[in-house]
Amino acid sequence: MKPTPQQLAWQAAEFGLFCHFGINTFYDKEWSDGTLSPAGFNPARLDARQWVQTAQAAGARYLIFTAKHHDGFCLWQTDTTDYSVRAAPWKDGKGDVVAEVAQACHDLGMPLGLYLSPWDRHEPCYPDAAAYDRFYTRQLTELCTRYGPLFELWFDGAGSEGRVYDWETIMAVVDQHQPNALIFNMGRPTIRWVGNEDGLAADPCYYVVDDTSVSIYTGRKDAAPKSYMPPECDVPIRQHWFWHDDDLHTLKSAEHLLGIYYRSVGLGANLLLNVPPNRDGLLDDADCRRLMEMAGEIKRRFARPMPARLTQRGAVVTIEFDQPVLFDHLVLQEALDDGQHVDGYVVRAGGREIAAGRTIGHKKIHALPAVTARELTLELNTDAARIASVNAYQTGHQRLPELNAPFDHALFESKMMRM
Ligand code: FUL
Repeated sequence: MKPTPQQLAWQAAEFGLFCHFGINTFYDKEWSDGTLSPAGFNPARLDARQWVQTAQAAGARYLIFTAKHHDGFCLWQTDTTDYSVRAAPWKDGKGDVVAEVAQACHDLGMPLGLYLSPWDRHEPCYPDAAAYDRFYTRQLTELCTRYGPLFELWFDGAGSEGRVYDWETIMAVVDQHQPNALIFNMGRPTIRWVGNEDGLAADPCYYVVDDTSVSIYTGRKDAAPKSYMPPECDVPIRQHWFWHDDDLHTLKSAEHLLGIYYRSVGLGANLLLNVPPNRDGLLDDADCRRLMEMAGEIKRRFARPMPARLTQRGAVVTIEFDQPVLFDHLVLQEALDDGQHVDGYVVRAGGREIAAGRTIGHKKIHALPAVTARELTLELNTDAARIASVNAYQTGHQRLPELNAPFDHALFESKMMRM
């Protein structure tokens, strides 16, 4: 089963920045119930270019913005509801955050994705399935027609357990106006949720899956056929998705963020790391510094591969260096245009096994005890696969980075307005 060119481009992007920003930001909430007044929404210094520039400096290659979260508050000039920026004091009700983010992304060459929560706790017609489907379709149409090309549409399943939406009609909007957009998780997904909010992919990481096993929100009851659907690992940089002034102690360490990178991108999945704009409408200094620490370390470790020649004969790949080299990391990549094939491999140096695994996919990172070798062999379980690259690095680290973030449950609960 083969990926589409859009899926390949998305996998090549590897790393995106997620920005949760909305009415919650101004009321210290994670989930609000649709009753918070728009009067509180007033980001004094909103600068979407700062978000995009930060993302780019950190090596992110797409940005996803929450146009509407579960509270129903719309961050654009929608004609579908008055619960939006139009009712806020910000820019005298004439501001449009989605437009500003889209403009910044366009100007700086950053692919943009939008999150539009199906679950809507404000909209009075939500209990009426047919009426809400029409309402939601109009919202999606606005987003798909007003802000240029979209890279990804994010359909969050939270709150929608048991609810069946009219995905056929909803997906027709995407087909008509944004046929190149990747579709996350619901409807007719082309990329899937990894299954946790810790940023961690499974090993092995398979791209061809049966969607009943990955997304319970498609609304389909029959056993779905298998399809090519690579995973996206979404995770917040602090423990919350929206910005709060009292959770700095939960900011993940650079080591932890690096650990996430190894266990997402390094296992062949995409990483979508959330860094939330604060009440000024800017990414917070502390978060930006941490992001740069992580990015700096990724760059330091992986910027300079040792020059090598790669030859593939059937299921055996030979990697020859110009001279014996010392290294502690190996990064393997499979060419995916013809689909994912590797499901078992061993790397040997001088006959000794130094790394092994199941899937390779877009990228597989191994940290290993330092080895000196002039030649390596990579044996695959199949000769149907093509290896795109094998790179060796000397980083000074021989182990996976540790995951060590604290989680403050009481604090988390204090920010939820559950039903
Ligand atoms: C979850 C939501 O409930 C969170 O608030 C956040 O948006 C996260 C990305 O997805 O399902």
